[in-house]
Amino acid sequence: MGLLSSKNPKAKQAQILLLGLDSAGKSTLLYKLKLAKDIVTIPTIGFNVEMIELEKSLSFTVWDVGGQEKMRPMWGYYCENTDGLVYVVDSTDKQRLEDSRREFEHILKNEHIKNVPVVLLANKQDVPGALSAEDITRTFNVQRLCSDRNWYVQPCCAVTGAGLIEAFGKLTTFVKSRMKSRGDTSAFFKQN
Ligand SMILES: Nc1nc2c(ncn2[C@@H]2O[C@H](COP(=O)(O)OP(=O)(O)O)[C@@H](O)[C@H]2O)c(=O)[nH]1
Ligand SMILES: [Mg+2]
Repeated sequence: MGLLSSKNPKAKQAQILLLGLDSAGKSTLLYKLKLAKDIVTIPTIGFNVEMIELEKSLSFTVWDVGGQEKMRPMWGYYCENTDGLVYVVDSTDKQRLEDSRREFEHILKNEHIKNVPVVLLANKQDVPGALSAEDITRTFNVQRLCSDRNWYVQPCCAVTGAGLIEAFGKLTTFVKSRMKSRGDTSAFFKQN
């Protein structure tokens, strides 16, 4: 636990699950955020854990679970105690879009993920011909699948970092709002 301790002892911890097919851009995205922010990296077999402090009062522990086919059945095991889900889509991979959509739908059915806010990242927007965030919202039927929770779809480019701060800012708002509605009245709400 000490390994992942925050610099700010008063900061609230939120567990964030980062999912998406292999090659969607998850590790690139975390690396980019790491350069922008002060975080600890612990590479581990099968998954990475990163800690991100976008603001003093709340830090995210981000679980980057592999997206290869053999890892996908494991996703469900990471759902317990999750405060937010970030799902990354390769907007240029039209061949595997249906695979990605199916995995997204499947993970949302996990009972531990119920009502957990979702930020969907329409990644690789720098590539000409990439599907737009609107295309992905429609194709993934996000409005229907996420009718029980807060959700947001953000176009982004993990390589340049464009859109990432907006996405995690949105996630921060959602996570705080969920913690508040669950009666979590710890220090950071009083401070802010
Ligand atoms: N053009 C472009 N390539 C990207 C972007 N994000 C990731 N990639 C590339 O996609 C490949 C897979 O990225 P990676 O982060 O390893 O995906 P992961 O399997 O989801 O962790 C790498 O070659 C990245 O450089 C992006 O926004 N634009
Ligand atoms: Mg990776």
